[in-house]
Amino acid sequence: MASKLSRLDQWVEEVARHTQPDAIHWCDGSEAEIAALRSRMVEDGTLLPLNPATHPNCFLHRSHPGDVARVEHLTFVCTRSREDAGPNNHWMDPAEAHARIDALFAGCMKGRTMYVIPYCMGPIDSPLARCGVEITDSPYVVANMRMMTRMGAAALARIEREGQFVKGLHSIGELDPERRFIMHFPEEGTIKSYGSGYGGNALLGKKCHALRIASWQARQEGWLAEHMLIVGIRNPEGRTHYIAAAFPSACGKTNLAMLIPPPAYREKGWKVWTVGDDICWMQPGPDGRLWAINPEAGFFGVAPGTSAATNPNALAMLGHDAIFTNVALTADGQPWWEGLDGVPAFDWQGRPFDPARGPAAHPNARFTVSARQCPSWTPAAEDPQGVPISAIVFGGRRPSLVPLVFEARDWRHGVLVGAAMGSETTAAAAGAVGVMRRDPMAMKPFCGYHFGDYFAHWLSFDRPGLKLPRVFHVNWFRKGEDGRFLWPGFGENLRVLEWMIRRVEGEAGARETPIGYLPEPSAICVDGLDLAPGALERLLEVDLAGWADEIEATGAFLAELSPRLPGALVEEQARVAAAIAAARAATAEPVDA
Ligand code: OXD
Ligand code: MN
Repeated sequence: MASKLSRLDQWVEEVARHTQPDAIHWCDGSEAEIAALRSRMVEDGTLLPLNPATHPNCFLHRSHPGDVARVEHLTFVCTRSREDAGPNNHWMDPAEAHARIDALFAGCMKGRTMYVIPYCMGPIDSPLARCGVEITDSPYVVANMRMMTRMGAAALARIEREGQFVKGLHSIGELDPERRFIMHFPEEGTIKSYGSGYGGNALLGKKCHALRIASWQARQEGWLAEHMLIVGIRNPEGRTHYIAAAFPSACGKTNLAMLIPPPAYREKGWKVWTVGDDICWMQPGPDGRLWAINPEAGFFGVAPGTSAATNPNALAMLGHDAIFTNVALTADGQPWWEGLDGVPAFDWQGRPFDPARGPAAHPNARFTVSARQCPSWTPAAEDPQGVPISAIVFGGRRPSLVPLVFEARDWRHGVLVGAAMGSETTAAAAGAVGVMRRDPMAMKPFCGYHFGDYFAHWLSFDRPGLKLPRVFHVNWFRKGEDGRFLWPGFGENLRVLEWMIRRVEGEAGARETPIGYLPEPSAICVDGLDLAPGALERLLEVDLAGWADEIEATGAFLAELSPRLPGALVEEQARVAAAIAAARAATAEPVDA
């Protein structure tokens, strides 16, 4: 055991020699530790206490204005063979990557404290969980990691027992975009991140470990690490189904995970439980079903748009013990963002609010909070075995063409549907917003290896003995000619989930179309909904001409993954293309001779 521990000790020593901190602090995760850290951060201005009467134990952090989102162009997957990283990742040779980033780390912690954070992704006693250690010079990172992971003594004990951990080295450096890299070495289980304090770049347990490194490990070990929320839905008959759903960043995963049933559903006995809002690790259980854990212990959610109307559960959990990053402030020191009542006095940079300068809160302003504070949080999230998944849902922001919901005909078709996902870009990553891009399974920024191999890995679950979940695709973001959303979304999305659950239970029929199974409009309950006339029919129509173009575009996109693209996916794309062409031919107007 001593020698296992000393692997960690040795690494910490090596990093300290290279980065030269003034002090080293091993995080135990205790209350006393966080209290001391917080007072230090309040003293030096890293954290601003919010109104203690309305928001006890809540703090605001204002980041460097040039450090507000993930930076995909500076994020690298460094595998020995370039091919293994795939066209979906930026690649650098591992030796070159280490040399470049190590040069930045040299002496970077002089005058700073180096924090050693042992953490566990997943319930501490879960066989599905994995541990890591993040070394950082940012106390803000420590405070966030304490909410987002199981951090401290228990994680260290597991690491000591297993001798296994992902190594993550982080420094905020100078917060200079010219001296910034987020590097992953999946073959070594190592992450090095320099020059950013933003969540996705700096809380290394989240995107770097739980998605990029874990997706690589999952492929070696036969499981799945996915960018998915996990939500439990109990129907009036008392049966709970767990659904895992993948949406690109800032497309409403947190809202769906915390959905409050519409009043008529509540009265009938529907109940929604939150297991996770961002990441899902799944593996086949002894019964052949996929069992899932949320590796995280907290939520790092997008604040703007979160309101009593869109996500009352989120609002309720944000009243105490939370960190807000880049939100605006009211005159009496409450956090504020677009979508909330009241008026901002100061914008996210602390300047008196001036609407001419844009929104008061940064569009990617975030909150960090322990998952246990969510009113819909379920103790099932702590179950070491995880929860069984009944359905997998893919979705994106698609203003046109893609119907409200459809079901894939089988797993192979489901993999194609996930692979073909597209969405408009959002403020979660630096770059243009609102541009349509392919984001297979919402993993474009997060898959730690070649997408062709990733799809092959997904297809490999289609084997005897496994009872795989049904696969669906949804689109809450379809717009009418007037540019307004056709579907109200948020809590009303339960109406669509109800159809899925009835499909899972073998109770709901469906209309077979070339793109998959769709509900008849009468199969979606719209009682109490104020939909525009004909909106539901529009939402459930299949525009064959549009889909012919879409499936061709999917084919062209997939072809870029050749020669690693699995043949089964090529055949599946051809099957759907042929089905669309046949349906078009069958419905074409007869041509007069
Ligand atoms: C996130 C993201 O922060 O996807 O979850 O960007
Ligand atoms: Mn995410």
